[in-house]
Amino acid sequence: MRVPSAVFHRPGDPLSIEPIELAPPQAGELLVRIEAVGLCRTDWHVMQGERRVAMSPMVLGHEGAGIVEALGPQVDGISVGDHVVLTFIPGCGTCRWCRQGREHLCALGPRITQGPQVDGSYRRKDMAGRDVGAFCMIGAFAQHTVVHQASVVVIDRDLPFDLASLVACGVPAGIGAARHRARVRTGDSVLVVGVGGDGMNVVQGARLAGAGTIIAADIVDRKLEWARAFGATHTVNNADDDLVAAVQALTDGVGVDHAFVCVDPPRTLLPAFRATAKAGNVVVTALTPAEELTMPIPPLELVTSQKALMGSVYGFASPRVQIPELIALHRQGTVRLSELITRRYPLEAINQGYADLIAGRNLRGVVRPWD
Ligand code: CXF
Ligand code: ZN
Repeated sequence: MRVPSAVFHRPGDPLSIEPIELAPPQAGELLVRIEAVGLCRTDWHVMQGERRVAMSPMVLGHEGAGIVEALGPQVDGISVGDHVVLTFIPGCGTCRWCRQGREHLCALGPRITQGPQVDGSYRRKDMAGRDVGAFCMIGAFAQHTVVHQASVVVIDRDLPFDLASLVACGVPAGIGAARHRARVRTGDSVLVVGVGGDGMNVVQGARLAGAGTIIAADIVDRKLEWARAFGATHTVNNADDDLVAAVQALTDGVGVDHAFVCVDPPRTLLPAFRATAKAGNVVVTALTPAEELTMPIPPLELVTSQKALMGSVYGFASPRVQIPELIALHRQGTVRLSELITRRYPLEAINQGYADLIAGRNLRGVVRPWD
């Protein structure tokens, strides 16, 4: 079938909206009609060449939700008509990590920037007959995709798709970083540097975990206002104010129990580290170009302060566990989803959506490919 798609060709170029020939699902795969897909900064990093992918052309998009339209052979427990969220790390089910229930660490993870399907072959071709990759083995910036069942979580049918798409990446990444990586506890103090898609969800994760003080830092005042609605008790514009001094002033000179680096680690990691209390946690969720080989933290300070420095992807817990749990918490009214969406776009306006994200106008833009 011929599918309108947003395709990455070269770093620095906008996504190209073009028809892609999509082959039917093979063993273990399904055809999904994409109903909503979030504009996450990770795809922007790919478009800018800051996050390298192994090939092009490639259909980007990994924060997707939709409806199963057809099944290949050997698909278990998923039916045509099911509503699904796509997971940007597959869960193969058989590696040592998946057997421990830790699908966010699945052995297939390193292959998500390669381009092919789980079985190593391609389902997409461009009009010149070249193989086309799928970012995260998903390629959700399109009206349809073919994905492996390892990349699929079935969800309740009554959740609107634009809200469902958010629990594919930013919401578990942020909330999980607070709950599962740092393990924020009642009364703890928290600093979140960069309150975009991930960081805003760290704020709501910290609120869910019962944090006492939640300090949001960003260089965009509008995001700081939004952060208050998500649970921030204090805000700091770290373009105007010295972050370390501001956090020390808000924590009796002690620093926070947990700091989260959700934007530009080369610039924000050291201030976040120094704003953290002795023996506290520093959690990095933001991506840095692979060429960057050093971290701006003096090793002596790391030892003497006895702080823990941690990385977190997908909220450091299985998406198969988190996605249904977060949807249930949303139903109870504790996890905010609709407030995360600033604007909706048709597929043709996807580059405008990214321009709005980068200009700080959007918390989350969502593309609805059939609008
Ligand atoms: C990223 C996490 C690191 C690998 C590529 C995908 N997640 C989503 O934004
Ligand atoms: Zn993402």
